This record gives sequence, structure tokens and C-alpha cells, in this order.
Amino acid sequence: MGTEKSNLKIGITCYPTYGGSGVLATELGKRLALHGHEIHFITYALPYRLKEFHRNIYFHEVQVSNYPVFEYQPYTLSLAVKMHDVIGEYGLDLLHLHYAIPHATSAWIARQMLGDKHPVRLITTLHGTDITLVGQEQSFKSITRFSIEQSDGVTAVSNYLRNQTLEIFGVEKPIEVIPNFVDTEVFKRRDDFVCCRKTLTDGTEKIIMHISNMRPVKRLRDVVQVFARVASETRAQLVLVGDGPERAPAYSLAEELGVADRCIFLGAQESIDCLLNCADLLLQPSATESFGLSVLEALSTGVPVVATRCGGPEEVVLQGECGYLSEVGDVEEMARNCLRLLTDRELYEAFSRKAREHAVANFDIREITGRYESFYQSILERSS
Ligand code: GMT
Repeated sequence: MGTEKSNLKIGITCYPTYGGSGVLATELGKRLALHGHEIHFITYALPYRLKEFHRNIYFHEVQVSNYPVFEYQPYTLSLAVKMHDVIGEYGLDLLHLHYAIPHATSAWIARQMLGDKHPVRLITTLHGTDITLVGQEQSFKSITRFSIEQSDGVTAVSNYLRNQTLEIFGVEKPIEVIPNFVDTEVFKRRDDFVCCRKTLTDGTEKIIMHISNMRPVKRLRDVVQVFARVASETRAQLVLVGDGPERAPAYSLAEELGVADRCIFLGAQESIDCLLNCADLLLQPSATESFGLSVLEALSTGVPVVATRCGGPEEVVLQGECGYLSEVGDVEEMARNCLRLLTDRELYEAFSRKAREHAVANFDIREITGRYESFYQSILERSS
């Protein structure tokens, strides 16, 4: 294994559909490929941010068997076999697993299958619900702990998530915190987007945006409750981006509160950079959030954020400088904070400026990719 060489062969496994961890993994892979590393995505579908051709990037689709005896198809095993094959065929130096379950487990199996033939290194990045929700389920807890312990290197996207992992799983492994990033050259104020605010409103209303996969943890009811209070005081429109089980109940609540005609449910969208250009505020009242990637994308675009003190956002949002954080469920305070920002032009401009500066200074993709590269190198050196 050549620890002295700077260009590595890296396998990346992530969830390829919508979700922050998949976005992060894909953008990281694209950036690493630009730096000359050879990147192999091993997933069950083409990651949705990987549509066009990129030099140095390969895609290996995991075929899931459809054998009728299996009521539940053993995806973890199909993934392990594909990892094993790709490591062997291309001589990967390391596998970077995004989201512990089941990716880190499959990678461990693949490595066991290879034995001493190929000493591939395993790096697991914890993203959030793999620890705070899924990982804690009794049926997953011991395998999550085991898979973390068996990784050669572990990173978490925030201090909050690192501490949660140590507390919940009592792992001995050191966990490096490498925060999520944003491409500040993509997420910025621009005039050339077609979806200007006039296509969403009459052009005079303020736009409050919410972006999520609409699962219970995102507290969609609070989004609507906050918006109803704001809408009773000022002309505003709520634009909801994403889809999931809480979408229908949120719509019913909007009807009940008499604001359904001021809510636009756009469904899942790819052009988040474009949509954020239309937003005045981002509203994310989650119950728990290990980081909050859309919060960072909003800040980078110069959009102030109203969110909750639920873990990660406390490490991303500068309270009272580029956004406001409230206790989970405090819809009254969140509504007051939205109104304050929407009605005080000077305050809004100051928050917007600070949001952009903060994202550029602390979370730019170029800087954070370098931190991953250094981490890879330290793991390769440590274990060679
Ligand atoms: O739970 C989600 O919203 C999806 C999940 C994922 O796999 O993308 O999000 C987690 O990872 C993101 C990327 O690191 C973080 O920005 C999210 O905060 C985190 N979600 C939770 O902790 C609830």
C-alpha cells in the first residue's frame, strides 16, 4: 500500500437518494476527483448529484437479488460482495462509508472476505440518525457499536454528534469532528436564476422556506404553526421543499389554520441553490439535527435562519448574528424571530451579510475537503 503517494483510490458508499449525507458524500467525491484521486461510488443507484460525467469517477451499482425465498432482500450482503469485488479489481486504498448502518458493517464483511490479500482501510463518517435514531434501536445497537469500533478511522459531522456517539455507544475509538461543508461558489446570491421570487409569489410577499425530508423529526407542524402566526402579522408565503410522511398532516394543519392558500408544497427538488435565492428566511424547527446541511446552504446564500437548539445548528448558526435559535417546540418565539427579521430591513441586511461571511470563512468545501484528505493520510500512515 503506497502511503507515500498523494493520489488515492477511494471507494465511497452512501445513500444515493435525497438527504444530507448522500449530498455530502457525493460532493466530497467530486471534489476529491478534481484533486486527482480515483473515486469509486458503490451504491444501489447513481447518487442524484452525480448525473453528469466526471473525470476520475466510477460508479458501481449494487444489484439487489430478488430471490423469492427472501421476504427481505439481504442488501447488506449484496453491498459487501460489491465492495469486495471493487476493492479487489481496482486495488482501493480505502473505503469511506457515509452513515454507519449498514455501510460500515458491509465494509467490515468485505474486508474479512479479502483477508490479507488487500489491506483496505475503512473510514466511517457518522451523519446523525445512524446514531441518534436508527443506531439506538435495540436490533441495531450492538452492530452499530461494533461497526464503529472496527473502522480504522471515524469522523462525525459535529461535536454534538461525536458526544452523542460516545455517550450512547460508549465507544473507545477516537472520533474526529469534520463539519459538513457547502460550495460557497454555488450557494450564493445570483441574479441569473429563472425561479425568481415572482414565480412563487406576487413579488411583494416575503418568502419563508422550509427544506427537509418531512419525517417526524423535522416537526412540520411547528413549521405551519410558526408560519400561521407570521402570516397573521405580515404578507408572507411559506414554500416547503421536500417530501415525506409529514407532508399530508402539515397540509391539513395549514387548512385548519386558514393558511393553506399561502403554502406552496413544491415536493422534492434538485435546485436547492436556485430556490434559496428566492427565500427571505429558512425555518427549520427540528427536534434533533446532527448538523443541518440546509441551514448551512441557506447561510451561504445570505439567507438568515430561524431554527431550534437541537444539536448541530448550535454549531452552525451564530445566535443573534446570522439567525435565531429557540427551544424545540417554542413556536411563539420562532414566530417573533421571523417577524423581527422580516420587518426590520437594517437588521435583516446585517444578518444576511454575516450569514454569508460565516459560511465562507468556516464551512467552505475547499477547506473541509483538505481536512478529509489529511485525515485519510493520517489513517493510512497510522495503520501501514
Ligand atoms: O435525517 C435526515 O434528515 C437525513 C440524514 C441524512 O442521512 O442525510 O441527515 C443527517 O445527516 C445530515 C448530513 O450530515 C445532517 O445535516 C442532518 O442534520 C442529519 N439529520 C439528523 O440528524 C436528523
